[in-house]
Amino acid sequence: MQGGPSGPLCGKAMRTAQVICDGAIAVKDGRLVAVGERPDVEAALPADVNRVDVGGRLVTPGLVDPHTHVVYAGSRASELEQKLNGVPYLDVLAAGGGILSTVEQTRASSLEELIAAAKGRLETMLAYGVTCVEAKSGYGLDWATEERQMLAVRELAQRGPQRLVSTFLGAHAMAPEFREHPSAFVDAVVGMMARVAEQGLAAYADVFCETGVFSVEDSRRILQAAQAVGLGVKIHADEINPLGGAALAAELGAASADHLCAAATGDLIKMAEAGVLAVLLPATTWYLGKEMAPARRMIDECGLAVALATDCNPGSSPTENLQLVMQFAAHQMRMTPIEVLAAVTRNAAYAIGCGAVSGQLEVGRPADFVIWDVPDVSHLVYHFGTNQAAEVYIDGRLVAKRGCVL
Ligand code: IZC
Ligand code: ZN
Repeated sequence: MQGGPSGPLCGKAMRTAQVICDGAIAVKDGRLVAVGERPDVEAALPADVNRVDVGGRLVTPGLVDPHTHVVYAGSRASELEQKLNGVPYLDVLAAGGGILSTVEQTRASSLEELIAAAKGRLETMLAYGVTCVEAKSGYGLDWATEERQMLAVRELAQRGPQRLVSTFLGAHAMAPEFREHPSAFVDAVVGMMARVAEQGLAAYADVFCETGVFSVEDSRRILQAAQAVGLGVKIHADEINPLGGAALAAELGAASADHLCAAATGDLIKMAEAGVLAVLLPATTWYLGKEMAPARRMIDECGLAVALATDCNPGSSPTENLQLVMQFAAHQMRMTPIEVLAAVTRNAAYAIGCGAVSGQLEVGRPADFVIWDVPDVSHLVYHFGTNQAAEVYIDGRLVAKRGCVL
């Protein structure tokens, strides 16, 4: 798949991503120096260049996962039985479990422990073809732990090989200490924004705007404070109840609104008009047993640029597998294979401010790409549940092969 004019692909344009049947790419010093039809690329190269024949297999940009909570400690497996018995996600949270259970375990973890736990998950993602990942904080709900989570992301970004984007999600749930004084917690999160920006700990701020968590009014205050110090903003919007998070994302000019299963169509249109990306998380929706986000309406009627993400987290989406998310998007939301590919490459990169670096095979960009064990794009979602990434490259270097990180 090749790039065109810059920006995400919106609405029906998501189907225009270019597929070259007999293509080739050339890499020099970690960058793409030629991309196109094989005869053209070959003609442009010196005769003595090292050539690799991948046997007609599919090559795509490295996948981008634009919504994860990958830095956390512990597990919520002890809540599985409750979930299987039909206890709703928000009821578990309201009773002091859910996110708050992970907060307790994360507060008790050192920086080194958080780095080790997240590194394992990032390596799984890498083995599945993901070369660029967004990672949220939000399991501290106090400055010391939120900072520790973001420092873990910084350290992991420095170690590489993946490109990481950090998001501050101090407003992920009401901190237990502030249960009786919710507005004081909103003040506290607002007060953290300047430190996040000054220390360069995150590129974005995010809010879980949901019934019993943060209202639209609280979310607006928090995100405006983020914008005032120069952070980009994102919203967990209209996932379970239609509160109006999507409309708020449009009002603020957010980079993305994420989830959107219950969003009103009028609000989705406002998002499209404001250039806000829709990040859909169908593995979460499946895990919670909810109605899928209306991806077809978003693309065909609203003209939205749709991206897809794992939402990797210990409660509502305990998986690192973006390929499975792609398969849910096709089979549960009726996205076409080429739309799905655009949603985990070009559009996903634009959702996290990496559109100029990741998500497209274009001359001059870092050579982040995947060689797949399949002959064409449709096979990425036709066959499901296994890892079909054969070789994963970042900066032209082989970093994972057949499920093993090198
Ligand atoms: O830990 O439950 N939805 N936040 C909002 C999450 C899911 C992550 C979690
Ligand atoms: Zn999330």
